[in-house]
Amino acid sequence: MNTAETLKQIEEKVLAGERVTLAEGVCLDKHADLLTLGRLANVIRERKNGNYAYYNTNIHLNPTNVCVYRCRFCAFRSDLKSEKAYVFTDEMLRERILEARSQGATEIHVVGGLHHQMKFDWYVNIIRVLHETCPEIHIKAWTAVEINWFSFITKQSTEWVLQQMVDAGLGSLPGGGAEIFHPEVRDQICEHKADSENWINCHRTAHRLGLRSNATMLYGHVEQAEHRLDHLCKLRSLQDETHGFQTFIPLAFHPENTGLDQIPKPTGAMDLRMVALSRIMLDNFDHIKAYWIMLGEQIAQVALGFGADDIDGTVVHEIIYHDAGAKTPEGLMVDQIHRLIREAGRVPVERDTLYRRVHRDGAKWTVGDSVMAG
Ligand code: V47
Ligand code: SF4
Repeated sequence: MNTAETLKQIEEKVLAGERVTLAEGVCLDKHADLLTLGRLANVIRERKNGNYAYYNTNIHLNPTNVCVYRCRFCAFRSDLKSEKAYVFTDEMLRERILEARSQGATEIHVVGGLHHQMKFDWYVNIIRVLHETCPEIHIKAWTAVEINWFSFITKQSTEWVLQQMVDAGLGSLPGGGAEIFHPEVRDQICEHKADSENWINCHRTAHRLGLRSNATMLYGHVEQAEHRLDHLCKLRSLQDETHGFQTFIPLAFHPENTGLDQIPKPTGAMDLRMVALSRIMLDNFDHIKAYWIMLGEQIAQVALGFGADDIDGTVVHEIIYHDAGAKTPEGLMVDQIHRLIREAGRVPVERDTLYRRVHRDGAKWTVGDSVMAG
């Protein structure tokens, strides 16, 4: 079969609701044109989420930028003694979450560096202080890389670490730290931190404990199509097993101020291809997020027709991407998000972290049922 015939066959499978194999995914990644990818992804997107496009009122908190690791793609980390180094105090944590409450946030997203000198109790205390100050705000915190670090410093199991965090107020896990699972790439960009097996086991354990989580993939650096598809298929296998993932977020590499700054930033076409490819491959994920902070408002908006059904939040205080050159504003107001979604031909729905509909009256809110079953 030639490439055109193979592509036709894959297209028929997608339209029939059949699963695409890893090899077929590589073929789509390498050879399918952008509009074909987008059209197929959009069929799946509309089957799963109709015309809805979700957003979330949330706030980010990065409690320290000091990190023992030196991932080559990271512009956020700092050495312990650097002028750039910072560490949040309890007072700063309280201030940040009270600010989140006053802005009507339903979620706080907490991730940061792995500080050389901070003990596990410091990290548990962060969750406790946030939860005790505003118990109604869902805490989505710590990537699998951080959980793995906590296991290492306490010499305790992943399950024990997660349970301590849940007892302090943790609500779910974000999807960071996944990067690219394949060792050919991982060894080049972040060789020392948790490997794919650790990352996957952490999410498996979280799902077993009843926590929901997200997954990500960092693309547009040294990886090839085969590495991306290996990554997506590993996530798909875990989701078959646990059904604990909620959302997949493809993350576009931002090269500025990183150890890989010779690599050009992915183009808009690449961004849209990754959104579409993820939607096609991850047939067992309910949601694909076009993270507007990273993609920019325009590409995130167009992505709503290329497989994405979520654009994340009215995020304020975002640092990780702005240190790496993101030019997007630090926060979008809700009417800007509504306009962006409506002009993409979709219906905006505010959701909480667990995809329940948010009913809102200014900064006050309550949650209802799930908006749509997958
Ligand atoms: O793991 C770091 C990435 C991730 C850069 O779960 C970079 O809802 C691009 O995972 N260029 C953290 N990416 C952010 C993350 C995330 C974001 C939004 C929503 C959710 C969610 C999770 O950011 C890291 C890494 O993959 N990252 N540096 C960079 N220069
Ligand atoms: Fe540290 Fe995370 Fe940056 Fe890696 S990506 S250097 S683990 S802060």
